Amino acid sequence: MQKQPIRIAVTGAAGNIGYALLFRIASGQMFGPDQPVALNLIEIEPALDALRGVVMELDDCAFPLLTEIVQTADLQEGFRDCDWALLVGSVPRKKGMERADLLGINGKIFVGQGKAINDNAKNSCQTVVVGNPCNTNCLIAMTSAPDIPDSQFFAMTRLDENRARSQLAQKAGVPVADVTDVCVWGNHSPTMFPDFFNAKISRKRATDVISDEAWLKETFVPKVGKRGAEIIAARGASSAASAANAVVDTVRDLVNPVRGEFHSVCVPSRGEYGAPEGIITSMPVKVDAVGNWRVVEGIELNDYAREKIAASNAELVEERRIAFEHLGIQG
Ligand code: NAX
Repeated sequence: MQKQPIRIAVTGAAGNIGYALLFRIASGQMFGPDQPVALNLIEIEPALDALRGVVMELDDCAFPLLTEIVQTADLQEGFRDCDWALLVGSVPRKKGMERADLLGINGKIFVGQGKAINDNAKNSCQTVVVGNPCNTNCLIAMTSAPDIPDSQFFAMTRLDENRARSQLAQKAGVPVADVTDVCVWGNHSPTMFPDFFNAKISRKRATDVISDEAWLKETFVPKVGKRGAEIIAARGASSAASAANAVVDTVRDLVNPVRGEFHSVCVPSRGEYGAPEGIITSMPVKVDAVGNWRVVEGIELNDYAREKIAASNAELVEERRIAFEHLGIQG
């Protein structure tokens, strides 16, 4: 018997990441080659024409797994009955805009989307926030959706993890598949910490394979943190295909148990590794059984790593303060 379709809402569906993401979901790369999917595509009114064009292209792919497409600017319709909400759309930071302004503007969007998910999505709906500042946007959406368990809200640092793995592989001269256990800790911002101390290259400690600690600290760490800016400078546009790929990786590895390995995902902190509670921060996450994720325990952090992670988490506490103040949310 054919499986019931999984309904996936995607905001910002006509944007750059949306354009790279939808075709991969519809082709079965996110949920598997025998899993039908329905897409609820959400955009703001001025982008609905562009969205219509994207939908024409989806139609023209004749994807056998794609059972239905909803196109809408109405959040209630957009999140109705969805199993997953991928919140990609947000307003980019413009010239002269302070970070606090961005937190306030985007915060309002994520209040509305969180409420609409709460009122319309399935109670089992899982939400992944990509639109920046994604950790704090996710916190706002989660706070605005009190009926949905907090454990179903995630923000994305998988692109940062993939970037880190690739940089380590190139430096060590090994295939990227040989680089594992790379956790990105903290905020999806240049303060994040890609943990090279615990990373493995061909099952050995990365620091035994790459003995140049100055490179790891002074080149690798900032390069991962600023990779997005490097891509904008080279391409004249921000990362889209690699970001969409990271969304696919994030969801796939939250759905399917991955033997042995953990991956970086931002999840609500319950104080693990000394992270302040009440923020959404990136940690090593592992799925043992479908629908059951946990933060991997027992990873050793030295003083250097602890300091870096604490600084990134402090940034998240400050983002929360600013955003909640703007939005009048009691923290
Ligand atoms: P684009 O500007 O190409 O697309 C954004 C789309 O969102 C537009 O089509 C816009 O109409 C739509 N949108 C705006 N407000 C909306 C709302 N209230 N409801 C529904 N749709 C809305 O940006 P794109 O390159 O696709 O990037 C999207 C977001 O991803 C940005 O916030 C970006 O900063 C963020 N990123 C996050 C990454 C991560 O690792 N977490 C990496 C990539 C990316 O930088």
